[in-house]
Amino acid sequence: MRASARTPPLLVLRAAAPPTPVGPRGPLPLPWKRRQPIGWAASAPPRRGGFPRACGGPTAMLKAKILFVGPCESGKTVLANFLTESSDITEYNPTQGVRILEFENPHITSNTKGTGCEFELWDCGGDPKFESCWPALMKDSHGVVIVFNADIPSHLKEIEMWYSCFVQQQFLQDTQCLLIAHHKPGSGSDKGNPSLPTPLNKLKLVHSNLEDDPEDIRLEFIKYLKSIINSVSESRDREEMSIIT
Ligand SMILES: Nc1nc2c(ncn2[C@@H]2O[C@H](COP(=O)(O)OP(=O)(O)OP(=O)(O)O)[C@@H](O)[C@H]2O)c(=O)[nH]1
Ligand SMILES: [Mg+2]
Repeated sequence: MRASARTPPLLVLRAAAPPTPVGPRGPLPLPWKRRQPIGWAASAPPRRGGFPRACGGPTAMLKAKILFVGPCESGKTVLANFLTESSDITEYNPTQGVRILEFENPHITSNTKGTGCEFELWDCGGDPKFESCWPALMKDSHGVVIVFNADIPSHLKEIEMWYSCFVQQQFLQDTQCLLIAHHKPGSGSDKGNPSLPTPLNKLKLVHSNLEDDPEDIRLEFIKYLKSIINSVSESRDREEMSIIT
């Protein structure tokens, strides 16, 4: 299926559960579990009834939709594939619209009830030609990860636009946003924090370097997902309370 600016093709990447990953320090506590086979969809899959309260009792799965946005070629797809253990690094193939990767992680549960969680990671194309699709991408998202290359000065300016559009204008909290300064091999840049203008300098910033410290970004991402799922869980609790009282 070919790309179209109006209805971007959405690659729903759903692969069989991977083996438990093993890192240099032994088995990793992060056995990502993807749920269904790989396939293509002509449009976004239907949101299945919003939060689980709508489809079951208090132990129903929590679901969260996380967007990966940011400038072209900053490494969103590479990171998304790495973090969900979907595929290895390949040559650059600009994302046309969005790809949706669905996954679970049994080690991420809501704080209070130990409820399981499902995630959708929406890996969005950075090309502004897809701007007309952004409202559809943003809808019902619970978190926004902005990926940029700290070595490219224009990226520092560009991420202001991504933040404004995808976080501020969606009335998301800053805690729902994560900045990832992605370091490609040979970039030679250190992990010093780039000087970001207000309000970007208030956001949580982490570095990713898949060659030198691959597990660092994996752990940071898990922390971020946990914080997102806790806020989803709290929001569901509030909704339930408002119905009861
Ligand atoms: N070896 C290596 N190559 C990387 C890494 N990060 C990015 N690259 C290279 O940079 C290219 C661009 O990265 P992508 O992740 O596709 O960029 P993107 O942000 O998804 O770009 P758009 O889809 O156009 O928005 C990749 O195809 C890789 O060739 C990395 O950590 N290691
Ligand atoms: Mg991409």
